[in-house]
Amino acid sequence: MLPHADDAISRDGKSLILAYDHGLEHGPVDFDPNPETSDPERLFELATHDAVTALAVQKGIAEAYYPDYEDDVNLLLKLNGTSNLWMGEPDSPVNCSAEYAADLGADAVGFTLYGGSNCEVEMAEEFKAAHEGAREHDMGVVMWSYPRGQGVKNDTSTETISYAARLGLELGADVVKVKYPGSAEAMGEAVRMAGPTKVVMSGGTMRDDEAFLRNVADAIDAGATGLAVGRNVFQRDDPERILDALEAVVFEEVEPDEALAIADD
Ligand code: FBP
Repeated sequence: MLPHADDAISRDGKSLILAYDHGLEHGPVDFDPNPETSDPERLFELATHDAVTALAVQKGIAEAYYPDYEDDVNLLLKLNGTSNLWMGEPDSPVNCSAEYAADLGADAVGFTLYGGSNCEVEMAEEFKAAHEGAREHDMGVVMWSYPRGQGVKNDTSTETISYAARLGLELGADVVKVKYPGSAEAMGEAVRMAGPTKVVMSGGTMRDDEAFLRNVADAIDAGATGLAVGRNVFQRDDPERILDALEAVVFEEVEPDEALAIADD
């Protein structure tokens, strides 16, 4: 990792990355709770919220929508991604080069690594190309570090998430995104293992306001520098409200109940 390489997708060293690659990763079913979010324009509008430090999308969505938002939104371009229409060991084909990401105006690139998958060797080699390409264009590198597959028994255990965080440091990510391991202590261990690589929490499936914000606050207390979140924002009836609350929790380190009061004010 390089010091400050994530500055373009951070604010005061912290990040709130709005993730919107779900149409590829999970399919249209993720838009059912709030159908207007199937329209990428709605997400680009949400990404102009002060709380959001970057929007993570795939190449096709960036090509179609980013030209209208390049002054107002920081772009984190995913370089690989997969649908869940097929079965087999976890893998994520590369669909974009770092060079093309730079051409599209990206501030940083994102790359999923499934450590523990039988495809890990190829994925790590592909990450090398993504990482070194990003460096040539002064872009930050965010690793979605999601151990899963035959080599992994429990993908959210303390040991697995610490290892996931460490992979980010060892392979050169500036920011590593990991699943929430279930407790502040476990998150603290992941942060310790990542060293200078910043750790952000993955949002995960939808939960109620208090439970979600409590996980985020605990992660921040444990040393995480923010989160990368999709469903827990765009599946809500009022995504702006939870972004207001997240802004207070992540950047002001306000307790969840107070953050919700601020959002409702
Ligand atoms: P969520 O906050 O909705 O979990 O989004 C974060 C993310 O990493 C997305 O970028 C990605 O599409 C999704 O989770 C993948 O989740 P999973 O691998 O668990 O299906």
